Formats: sequence, C-alpha cells, structure tokens
Amino acid sequence: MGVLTRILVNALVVSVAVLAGFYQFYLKSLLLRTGISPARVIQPLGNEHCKKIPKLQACEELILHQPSGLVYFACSTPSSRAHWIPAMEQFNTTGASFDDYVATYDPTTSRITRLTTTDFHSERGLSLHGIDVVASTLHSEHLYIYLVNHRKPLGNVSAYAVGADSVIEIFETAVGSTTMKHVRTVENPVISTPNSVIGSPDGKSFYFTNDHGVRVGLVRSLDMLGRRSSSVGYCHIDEGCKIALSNTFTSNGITAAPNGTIYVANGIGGIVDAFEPQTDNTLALTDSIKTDYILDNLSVDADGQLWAAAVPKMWSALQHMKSPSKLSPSMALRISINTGPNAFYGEKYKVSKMFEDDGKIIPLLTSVSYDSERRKLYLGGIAAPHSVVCDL
Ligand SMILES: *[C@@H]1O[C@H](CO)[C@@H](O)[C@H](O)[C@H]1NC(C)=O
Ligand SMILES: *[C@@H]1O[C@H](CO)[C@@H](O)[C@H](O)[C@H]1NC(C)=O
Ligand SMILES: *[C@@H]1O[C@H](CO)[C@@H](O)[C@H](O)[C@H]1NC(C)=O
Ligand SMILES: CC(=O)N[C@H]1CO[C@H](CO)[C@@H](O)[C@@H]1O
Repeated sequence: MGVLTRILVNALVVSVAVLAGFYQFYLKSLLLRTGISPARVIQPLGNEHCKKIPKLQACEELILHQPSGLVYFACSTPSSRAHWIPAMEQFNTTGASFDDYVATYDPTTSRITRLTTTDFHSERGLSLHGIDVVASTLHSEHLYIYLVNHRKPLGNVSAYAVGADSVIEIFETAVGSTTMKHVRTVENPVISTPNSVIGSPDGKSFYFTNDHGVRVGLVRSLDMLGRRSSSVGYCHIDEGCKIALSNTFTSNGITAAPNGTIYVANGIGGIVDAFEPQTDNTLALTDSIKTDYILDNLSVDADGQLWAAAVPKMWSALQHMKSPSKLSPSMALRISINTGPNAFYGEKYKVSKMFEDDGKIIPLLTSVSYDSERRKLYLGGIAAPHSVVCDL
C-alpha cells in the first residue's frame, strides 16, 4: 500500500469507527427516545376520567396555584401555533396571534376566566409561550405572573431573517381576580430564545431557558445531534440579565421546588438536571435524572414529586405543530424520590408513567401539573384544541 492509500484507509477506518460509535452511543438512544426505532406502541393509561375544557385552546403551559386550586393557563389559538412557534422556527407573522391571553380555571365551578389587562397598551401585543405564577412572600393573595412573550420584530424585517423579538412580561394579580396589571417588560440580549420561565416571589427576578443558541439559521438543526448551545438565563429588573448556565443541551422546561432546587429538562437528551442556585445566581448541578423519553415542560407538586410532559412520538409531534389537526400521542411522567428496595443500589429517583394517550384526549401534551390535594391532573398542549383535567 502506498502512503497515500494507507492514510486514506486509516481515515476511512477511523470514520467508520467514529460513525459506529456515534450510532451506538448517541443515535441509537436518540431513535429510542424519539419513539422511531423500535417504533413505540402507545398504551393508554390514566386517560379514562378526563374532561376536556374546550375554551382553553393551544395552552402551552399551565401553573397550579395550590392553595386555591385555581389553574393559570397561557393560551393562544391552534391556527396561530401553526404559523408562529419561534422555538420550532415557525415564523409566519401573518398567521400569528398577538392577542394571546392568561386564563384561570376553577375546578369547583368549572368556571374559566380570561384575565383582562387594564394597563398593557403595547400595540405589539401578547404571543405567549411559558408562564409562571408566584405568590408574593409578603401577601400570599398577591400573585406575580411571568410570561414569555414572542413579539414580532420591529420595522420592515422578516421574522424568517431575524427571529422573534422575545421578552419576558411581568404582571400582577390577586387570587381569583379577573384582571392583571402590567408591571414591566424585560428586554435584554440575554433573553434571546426564551421558552420556559420561573419567577421570584417579589416580582423582580426570574430564571428562564433559552431553547437554542441563536434565533435563526441552519446551525440550529445541529442541536438535535448533540450540539450544546441552549442556556439558562437570569434577570433582575434592577440589575439586568446574565447567563446562569451556558452550553446546555436542548434546555426546555424549567421549574423550582419549594426548597429552591431548580430542575431543567434536557428535552432531546431525555434528562432532568437538578441545580442549586448560587449566591451569584449561577446554577450548580447536583443531580441528573435519566428517562427514556423526549421531555418537555416540568412542574413540582405539593408532595415534592416532579411531573414532566413527555413526547412518545417525536415525528408525529413535529407534524402536529405544523398542522394542529393531525393528532400526536401524549405522555406524562412522575419522578419521585425512590423509597423502594432498589434505592439501596443507588437508584435515587423513580420515573413512573402516569398518563398515556394516543392524542384523542389531548394531542402533544406540553405541560402537566398535578394537584395532589384534590387529585386532579391538568394537561395543556401547545397546539391542542382544548385543555384537559383528569381525576387521578
Ligand atoms: C402565512 O400565513 C398566512 C395566513 O394564514 C397565509 O396566507 C400564508 O400563506 C402563510 N405564508 C407562508 C409562507 O406559509
Ligand atoms: C419592506 O421590505 C421589502 C423587501 O425587503 C420591500 O419589498 C418593501 O417595499 C418594504 N416595505 C416598506 C413599507 O418599506
Ligand atoms: C429539595 O427538595 C427535593 C424534593 O422536592 C429534594 O430532592 C432535594 O434534595 C431538596 N434539596 C435540598 C437542598 O434540600
Ligand atoms: C414553556 C414551555 O411550555 N416550553 C416547551 C413546552 O413544550 C413545547 C413542545 O415541545 C415546547 O415547544 C415548549 O417550548
């Protein structure tokens, strides 16, 4: 063999080995998580005692207010989602709704209240995604609402070229009120591709996930293949914003436990990471919880158990977001501290499937919250024609 041939053969052997390794360690588990190979079979679970809430459409995220049992939903319209989901590079502002809203659902009366804003006069409107609702430490009836608002870019520029001009809006309200009052629009370059948000009880600061490293461009598709470009940001209205955690892999849902532990879903990786916030507001990793599913948004119930919306079939999920009338299966997972016998062998967490549906009860679940006192499971879907409450 000549020198050149040898180099080529070596290069080929190395590439094949690298590709095989990539297949073995990354693609294979990715195909498994996405439900593509082996093809995942949907086994209905927990979906028998469910009631649809037809008025609450395309509610990407929902937050339970445990003391009152009220649930706060951030909603839009399915047709708007088909055009405008910046996280999915759907950038057609013509079909987008900029009249999205927050609504409450009261399980005792089934009453839905669309909160009106008295003083939010921005002609740029509301196009909602993640939401958090937090009771004030001083007056527990006083609530702060944090919203991810995907505005369309200003001026004569196409959103396809520059992406959404996303901000975090802070409102305040009282438990059971029908209105919300605008506190602040937080705009900052660090808030670039915001997805999910968790706010502080003083209405002044929040953490949020940036689901991609850039707003637009081909490079975003590399995220699916393991590029670590998403991040967690932190903002304080008096001090500005900073990156709290950089170079994360497909960060999506974020939630906090009452003791301050912050959980972030690594969507494509199917992992929930637990963090302790540091005094400088950066995040230190304390734990990683692995699941076999593509993960969405997270919540913690009053018993300290973590709930995650999971995507059993990734391919149909993508189809559903483009054309909301196409159904996509849904799944909810509960992650609890393992107290069973295998805890001894180091399995600290137990991941249990609690809800599974072919999409007819709810297509593409993106947010789940469990009221453990009233034993009610709330389900919202980014492009779903209704929201759902189930007795569990
Ligand atoms: C954008 O949405 C409008 C309104 O639904 C539609 O007429 C138009 O064809 C869409 N454009 C693209 C590029 O999809
Ligand atoms: C906006 O930009 C497009 C393309 O860049 C151009 O054709 C159009 O005339 C512009 N419209 C205005 C109102 O400036
Ligand atoms: C916070 O609570 C969670 C359970 O909700 C627990 O797993 C975690 O260890 C707690 N963290 C601290 C620092 O106590
Ligand atoms: C805040 C929020 O709801 N985030 C994610 C929930 O899941 C959907 C579906 O994948 C994502 O698009 C959202 O970004």
